[in-house]
Amino acid sequence: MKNCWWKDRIAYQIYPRSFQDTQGLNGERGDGIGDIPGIISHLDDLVDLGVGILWLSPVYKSPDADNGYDISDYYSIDPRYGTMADMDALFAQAKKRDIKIIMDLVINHTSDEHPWFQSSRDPGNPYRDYYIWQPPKNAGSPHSLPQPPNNWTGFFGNEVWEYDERSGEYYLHLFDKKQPDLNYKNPAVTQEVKKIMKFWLEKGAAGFRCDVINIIYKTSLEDGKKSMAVQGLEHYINQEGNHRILRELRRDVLDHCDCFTVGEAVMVDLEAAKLLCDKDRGELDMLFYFEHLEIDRRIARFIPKKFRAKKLFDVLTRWQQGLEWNAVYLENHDQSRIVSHFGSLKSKRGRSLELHKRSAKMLAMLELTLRGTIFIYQGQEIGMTNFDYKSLDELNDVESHNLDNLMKKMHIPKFLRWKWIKASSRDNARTPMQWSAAENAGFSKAKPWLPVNSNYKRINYESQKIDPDSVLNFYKYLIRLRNNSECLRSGDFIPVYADSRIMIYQRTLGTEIYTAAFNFSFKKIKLNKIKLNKKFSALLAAGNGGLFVSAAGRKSADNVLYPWEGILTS
Ligand code: ISL
Repeated sequence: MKNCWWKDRIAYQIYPRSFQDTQGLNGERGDGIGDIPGIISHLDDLVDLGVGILWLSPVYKSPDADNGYDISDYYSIDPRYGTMADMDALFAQAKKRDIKIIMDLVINHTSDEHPWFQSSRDPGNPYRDYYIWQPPKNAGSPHSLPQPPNNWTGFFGNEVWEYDERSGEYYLHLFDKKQPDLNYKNPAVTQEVKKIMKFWLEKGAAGFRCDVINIIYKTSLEDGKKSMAVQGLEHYINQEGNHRILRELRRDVLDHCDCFTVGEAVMVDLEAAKLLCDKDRGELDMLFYFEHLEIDRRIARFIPKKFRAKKLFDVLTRWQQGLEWNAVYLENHDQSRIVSHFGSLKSKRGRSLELHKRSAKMLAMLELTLRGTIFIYQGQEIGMTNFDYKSLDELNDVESHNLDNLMKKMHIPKFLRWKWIKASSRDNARTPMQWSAAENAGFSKAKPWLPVNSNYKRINYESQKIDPDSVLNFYKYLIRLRNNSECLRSGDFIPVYADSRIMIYQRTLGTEIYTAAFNFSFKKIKLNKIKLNKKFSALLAAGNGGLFVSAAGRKSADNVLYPWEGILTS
């Protein structure tokens, strides 16, 4: 029976370039980019938070077209993050603190500066077949401009075929053109991936977060059905060849060590997710889905629609009850900050500091009372917010710039493009970690690669560490509560009630019951006004002498839910 230690630990995702720039700490000028020694300098803070697993976004050699998700050498550390000796030190220091580290496995594509790709540009080279090269659709007509092999569109609102004059063919890239897709119809590619995984497992990794792991096998290159989103998806998402490769990696690598995998599965639905992480199928241990973070978004995830608590409740219920085990998250390096997305800051009325803090705590309570392995993203634990930039020029993210160009072609006016991008850009999650009220929020003494959010003097780690009522200390409290409760970690999820503003669920294990209620609105809600039977009302009213936790600091519910309040009773 596999030891599933990863079910009982809190995971914390670090986006290294925005976490801590060490040179800044010792007084020398930094380079404005976070690094591995910076991570080591905060390991005790992570122990203090209650973290047992670290997920590192890529620190491998990369030309940085997509901030490290374009790898040019899987076996090295990019100098901007440090050296392999630094990485070895991080593994050792984390192990001393009983913190396991999982690496980011980006194998759908490499950088176009990877030696494999550079060699593949020569049609006669054995590496040609490591990638997906195709002749133009109109290869037979030399007098017309070459046309792309099919009508697919990419994940960054981009074209997906790049013409290479040298060989007169196109290569496929579902993301940026500097991220050519690998060809998994070539078994040599899977063998290369096994070598990469073994190298990092031998280094001390305890598993992998697997980047876009459900789109790696392209069954066909036929034209896709017309779509406003990612056209051509049906030819490569959740394919049988993909499942076969995952089982092969599990059989030949992962089953031989005490590790786990969490897959990022783009556009996955519950049925497909079951196939990817059902424990009897031997593919992934768990996966990140997106549906709960897209309940208030239309296609292309940028176009907003009204938030309703019931929609979130229904999606969470389906996934909590539909999968044997969930990877639970509200933020990562691609998503906007949850307190700005689902908390009080999501509407113009959300300027109150008290409501910002209360809704950040409510969201902490939501995440930490769900069933599954908890993933907290750097800065989420102090309630960091979306950036306060004024224009697209300040953004770094390739996806944001590509999508602005796409929406420009769709004649969407500039003010609307900026409004939508401002709310959803991945750079919202990538502003430097706010450690203190010192220069650049204590992140670096050099100009940070991305501007620090100007609210860092109000929202920062140091000030919250000493404030018993802070978001940070609320996370620490709830993590301790969860670490001591089998019911909260792996008890059943029981949906109770939801409407457009509030939602209530329970977690049960044997005779233990926790009841959690959340108010996603500016209105005070009288609980006796909603059709709740006596059992729940009593539980919510005063916690019947048991546990009672309120994100508003109240001692009992008195049958009301304050605006943006979460309460937990048992
Ligand atoms: O979040 C997204 C969709 O909701 C996209 O922005 C994201 O690109 C997609 O989820 C895939 O993300 C992963 O692969 C990309 C990389 O840019 C992302 O940072 C990574 O998380 C390509 O490697």
